[in-house]
Amino acid sequence: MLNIILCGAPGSGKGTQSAFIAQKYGLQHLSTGDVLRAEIAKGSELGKQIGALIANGNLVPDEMINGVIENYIASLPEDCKGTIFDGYPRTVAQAEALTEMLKKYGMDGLMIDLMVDEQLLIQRLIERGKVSGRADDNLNTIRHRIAVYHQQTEPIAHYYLHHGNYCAVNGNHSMADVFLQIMRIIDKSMNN
Ligand code: B4P
Repeated sequence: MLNIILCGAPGSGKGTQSAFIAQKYGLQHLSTGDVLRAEIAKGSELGKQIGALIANGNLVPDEMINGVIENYIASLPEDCKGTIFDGYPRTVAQAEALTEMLKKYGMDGLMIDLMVDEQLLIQRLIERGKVSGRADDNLNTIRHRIAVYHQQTEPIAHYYLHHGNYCAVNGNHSMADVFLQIMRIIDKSMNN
């Protein structure tokens, strides 16, 4: 089974590239951002709490998101070719939890880290904000999200480097060029 763990700063292209990967390799696409936004859209009490955290550019608590992933993995069909974890993990605690959850089912994952310059991240998210209607796509919140990324998410690169399943991709290029780099990594890992 091929599991891809797609990481990177806000606006690095995780959602964009996940859609390409899912289509090319027939994988399931699990975006934790989408799962959380779906909960917000329900208008539930939990959704209101999540909505406030996301609108302020903060991460939701690890326990909440780990529970979502645990249920997802437990319900995977037998013929599943694998999953792209888009935007998960976002903390070292989440990375540790994912390793354990995958191990329980005899699986592992390849981490692909999308590296994008900060000015470009801001530019892309401001552009997206013009049409996305997302509460977190405005300059102040974007700056805070990038700071949260440096503080809480960036350290997971060392975690995966240490575990020997880390690959970095230059995400500053066009969508097609970034996808080419990702395909090379995935194809190589499948041939090993
Ligand atoms: P996400 O929904 O994961 O969103 P994101 O980081 O903003 O965007 P992504 O990197 O997917 O960018 P995209 O491809 O759309 O998270 C939202 C929030 O949910 C988080 O801030 C957090 O609060 C919460 N959350 C989610 N997961 C969590 C977790 N595990 N734990 C705790 N909290 C969690 O690209 C952005 C724009 O750039 C698009 O408009 C796209 O068209 C453009 N673009 C992409 N690639 C490009 C390229 N190569 N060239 C030019 N433009 C490009």
